[in-house]
Amino acid sequence: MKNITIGLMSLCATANVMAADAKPTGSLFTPESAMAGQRVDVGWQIQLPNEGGEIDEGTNTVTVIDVCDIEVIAIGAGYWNGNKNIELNMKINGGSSQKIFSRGLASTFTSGQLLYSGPVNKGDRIDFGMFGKSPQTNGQGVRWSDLPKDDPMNSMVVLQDGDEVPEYIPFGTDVSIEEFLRPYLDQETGRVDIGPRDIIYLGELDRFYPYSETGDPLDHGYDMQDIVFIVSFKESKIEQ
Ligand SMILES: [Ca+2]
Ligand SMILES: [Ca+2]
Repeated sequence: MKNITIGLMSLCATANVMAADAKPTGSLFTPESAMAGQRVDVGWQIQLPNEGGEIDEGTNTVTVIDVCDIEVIAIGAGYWNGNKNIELNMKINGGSSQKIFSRGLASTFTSGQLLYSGPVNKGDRIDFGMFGKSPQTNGQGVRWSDLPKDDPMNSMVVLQDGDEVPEYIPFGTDVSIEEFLRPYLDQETGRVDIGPRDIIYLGELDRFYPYSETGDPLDHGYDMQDIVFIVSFKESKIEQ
């Protein structure tokens, strides 16, 4: 039996949508080609703005949209097979920083661990400072999310519901970003599947490249899962 091609139709298309007020963004996905008469799967991926915090485009600072309680919860730390120290700091409105994970082995930064919870007000700016102590950092500096995105010390990325997961080859026997995030991914699309008021942070603690310029792709040290945590903006318990 012969298969006869009776026509070829190009369907490659991507469309962006942006509404004036809510500013959702998204893409339309179609196969690159399909036989005439063939049924094709077309999918939308629409990303709505985060309802808990607005992420600054020039940095990774998050501004609280409305009075609420925030929770910061550890997901994991793929840092030197767990055998080197990390720490996580937080500051509100550029004030004094507080350690929400005191310097300790990466292996003790375990999934589900509540690192911080507390009320925040509308307009508060939340920043995180990440640190890893290894022969490669030589103990240098905390990497703060309020640094410009092109600063080599801003080696982090924030993920929201619907985002794609960055792919990097992990250093040593550490697991990939995807492994860390598996409970937070859509099983079919592989995209981030979290609440509209949640934000995931991925941090690289050794290499000095901004996320937008990741350096040598064969450099397994740049694996962006040296510290991984999630921030949730909860409905405030305070009567408004
Ligand atoms: Ca790394
Ligand atoms: Ca790593």
